[in-house]
Amino acid sequence: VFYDARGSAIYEEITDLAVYYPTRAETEALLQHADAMVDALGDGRPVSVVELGAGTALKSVILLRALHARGATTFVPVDVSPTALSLACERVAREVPGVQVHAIVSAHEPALAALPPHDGQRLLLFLGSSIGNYEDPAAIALLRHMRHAMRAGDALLLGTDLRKDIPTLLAAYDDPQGVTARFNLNALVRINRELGGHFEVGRFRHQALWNEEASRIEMHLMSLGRQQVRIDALDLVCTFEDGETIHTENSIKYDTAHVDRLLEPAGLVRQASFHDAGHRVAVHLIRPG
Ligand code: AVJ
Repeated sequence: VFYDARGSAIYEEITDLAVYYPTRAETEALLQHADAMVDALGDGRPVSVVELGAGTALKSVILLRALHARGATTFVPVDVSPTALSLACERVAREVPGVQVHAIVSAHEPALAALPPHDGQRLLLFLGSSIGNYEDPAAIALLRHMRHAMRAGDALLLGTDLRKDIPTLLAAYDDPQGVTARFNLNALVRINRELGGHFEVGRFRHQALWNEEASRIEMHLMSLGRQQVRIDALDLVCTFEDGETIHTENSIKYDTAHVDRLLEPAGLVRQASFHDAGHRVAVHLIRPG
């Protein structure tokens, strides 16, 4: 629901926020450990890097550089945003010339089922803790699709955000500039445009809260006052009580045991985990089980 062209652009803005630590922490982990990751991964065959939700490939180039230094590397960025993908293509051509790029505009699962054939080693990338937007059963289902796109010798690098102190978590999802609020409210803007919705965006307030039991940040949109909203394309009228919320997103924060609980039923095993210096996030090197 979030990642239309405008949503993708606002998400890019979020990743620049000082309080939004996940992007910088993951970049730090990749910069620090790219060579160790490539060492642990490499079997000498040409590598095809398939990145789900590649965006503009800002972090991917760190790994592509380390891989390309050792051998033939191709890059298959997958994203629902064509705008982001064309920026990704330009970036890779500029920063890691020699890497062939084959972009796919698609959601994750259909792309995994229709990847370009490849003889060498396949490396799947799923970074940015995007897995955290999926509740466990859905995360396992997605990991299974990834497993089906892998053969012996292939690998997955999975980025996960980690549990940490609650103020840090809350600040990352409720920034003082209101960028995350705009990102959240864009879900309503999008329903208005694409489904003939009649939401008055100013009558909803962005809210981020920590759900300890589910180990996740939740984003909600809270109704300011009682209101009724028509959505033409659905022939639906929604009634919102004052203070009632629309639960728009989850962002799960993991520990290692939780990651392993997702991998096992998907037929995957964790070989190694890499961290930023502050252990805010992890990047796991994962193999078919
Ligand atoms: C794209 C899933 C990594 O959950 O942190 C950022 C999305 N939502 N701020 C996250 C998001 C609000 C983000 N991921």
